[in-house]
Amino acid sequence: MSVRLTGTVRLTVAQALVRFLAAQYAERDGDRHRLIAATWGVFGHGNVAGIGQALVEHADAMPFHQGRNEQAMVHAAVGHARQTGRLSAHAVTTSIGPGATNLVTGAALATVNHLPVLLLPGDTFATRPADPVLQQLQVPYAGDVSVNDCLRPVSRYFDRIVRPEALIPAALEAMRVLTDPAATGAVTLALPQDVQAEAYDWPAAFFADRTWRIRRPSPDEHELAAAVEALGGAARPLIVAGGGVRHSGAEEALAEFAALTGIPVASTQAGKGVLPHDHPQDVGAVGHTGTAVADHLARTADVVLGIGTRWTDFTTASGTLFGHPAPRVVNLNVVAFDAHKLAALPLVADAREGIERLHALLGPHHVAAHYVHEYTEGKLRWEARVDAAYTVPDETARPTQTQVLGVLDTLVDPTDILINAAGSLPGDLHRLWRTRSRDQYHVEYGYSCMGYEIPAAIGVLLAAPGRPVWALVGDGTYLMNPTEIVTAVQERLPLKLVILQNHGYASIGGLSEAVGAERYGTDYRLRADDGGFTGPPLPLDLGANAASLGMRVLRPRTIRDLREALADARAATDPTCVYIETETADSVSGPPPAQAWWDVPVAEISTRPSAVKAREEYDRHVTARRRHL
Ligand SMILES: Cc1ncc(C[n+]2csc(CCOP(=O)(O)OP(=O)(O)O)c2C)c(N)n1
Ligand SMILES: [Mg+2]
Repeated sequence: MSVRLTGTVRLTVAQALVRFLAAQYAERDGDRHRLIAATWGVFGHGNVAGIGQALVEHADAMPFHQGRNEQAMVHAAVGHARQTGRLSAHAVTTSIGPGATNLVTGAALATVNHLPVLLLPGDTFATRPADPVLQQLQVPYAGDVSVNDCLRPVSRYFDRIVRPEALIPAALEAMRVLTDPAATGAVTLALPQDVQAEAYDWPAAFFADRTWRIRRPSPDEHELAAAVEALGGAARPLIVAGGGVRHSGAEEALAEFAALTGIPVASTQAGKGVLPHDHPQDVGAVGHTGTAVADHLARTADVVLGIGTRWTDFTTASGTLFGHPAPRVVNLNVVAFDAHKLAALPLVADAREGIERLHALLGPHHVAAHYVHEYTEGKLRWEARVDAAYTVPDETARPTQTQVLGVLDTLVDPTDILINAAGSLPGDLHRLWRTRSRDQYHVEYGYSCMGYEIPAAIGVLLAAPGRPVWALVGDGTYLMNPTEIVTAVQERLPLKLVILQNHGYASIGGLSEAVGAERYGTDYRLRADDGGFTGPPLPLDLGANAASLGMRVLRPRTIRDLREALADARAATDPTCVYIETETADSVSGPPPAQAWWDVPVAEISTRPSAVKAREEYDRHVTARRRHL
């Protein structure tokens, strides 16, 4: 449809919004994409007559995906946004009430991870002809509260469109925030259901194609000079690379900078993979789930350059990781809030711009040969530990979780993408996985949300058709949110799902034991005569469950079967699930132990010996905690 730039066009608010969204583009470095590439929806009375009608009227301009659950639709949108390097987002439309509040978890995840998603929850009547409408929350102290206010704290921009013409500034603000590299996250436009259906004479120019350029802010010269001085004088510098490197597309700049200066690069969960595992300066994961070599370098570094990291407690080992008496931290981050963390020298800029400027100003500076030798040896030692964890002494045995990763390691190439978010897998993957390409490692650990994996894989598959995309999930995670399997089937997407059955929350069970909570409520067992969950494992067949939702299911029992099943799944063009029961690992067949602490406070008093002992251990660790001032 051609757009007249003068005059007005009479459309409903919902029709105008859909038409506006179909004309938005994002561009960076000459790469231009549809900003809102598609819309996800679950319909109810709060959106079916407004947005629902508008979507069918504009079906040729706005692709539509049908989700099963609102939270999962946001996860799918986030997967898509991450895979497209934040150059493209999806919108998600919901009904009012429960459909809208189901968005909250997904919105928080998007905002925590700085990934753009446009939320369009229906809202109660703006005209309030007959309150309460079905599913409306009423509070006696305020007339303008709806459940959608829950989305305010988890959104980077929130507006409620109570009159048609307010859509114009709100929609423009929404696009601004979605394409702002520092501000982006969940953006919410709450749409009262009566307003959605209201007609208005829109200025035609509102519907013109609009390109939002994603900026690359340059560093401030003073901040740059201070950073160069700190790095130039460092004897044991370390780079900690976070997700911001990836969001900026700074991988090549970082690889060159590291190679030419010899500065080793450790990575957070979101940053893992920005250097391939065989880059000489890549020392792998850092922090609580870090490699021995990276954590040793962090403990002894005199200058730490954080690039695009939020410095979570997993990365800093809850404030215990940096052991140098006065380590200087330089934080290159497009978000000023993050750049100032750890009392750092801030370097507020786009990651790629910042690295290139640092590189130019540091000139031929290179760390000492003995330092290179030290971390190269450390990296080799860690490689040997990964090999040991992947070793299979008996092909006819049931695999441990790390052996499952080892088998997968032999099958993948740089095109494979692995998705995970919670359980014991993120730690194992962070420590062990040999990442072959910049977008292979997709672990969402900003919000670590069980149930992200399957819908996110769908979003990734929509953005990267033809790539082998693996959702790796524990049994607990599977039970949290399996239903988007139906969407993969509906969309004919060759989702590869691996379910690791270990009868409950192995990760939290282990943590529970370490903090004196005795694995209470973490195993999936039948209630026994003693009143506790101490009976046999729950009689679950998650493979049958996945099959009932339309997946082809493979059921390997031994490591040998597993090789065949994973190879079969990898080649498959239909959604395929590999359901495997894993063996409890011992110190040889499991992952290496944590190389750094994580602060989970333990009961200060207790009548139970396990908690008393755990508290003694806790008190010892706490003394190492420091505040960076
Ligand atoms: C939505 C959500 N609820 C709770 C948690 C806390 N949590 C983290 S891991 C975990 C257990 C995961 O179990 P499973 O997927 O079976 O993995 P395993 O620990 O057995 O490896 C829980 C409950 C979470 N991360 N996300
Ligand atoms: Mg489990």
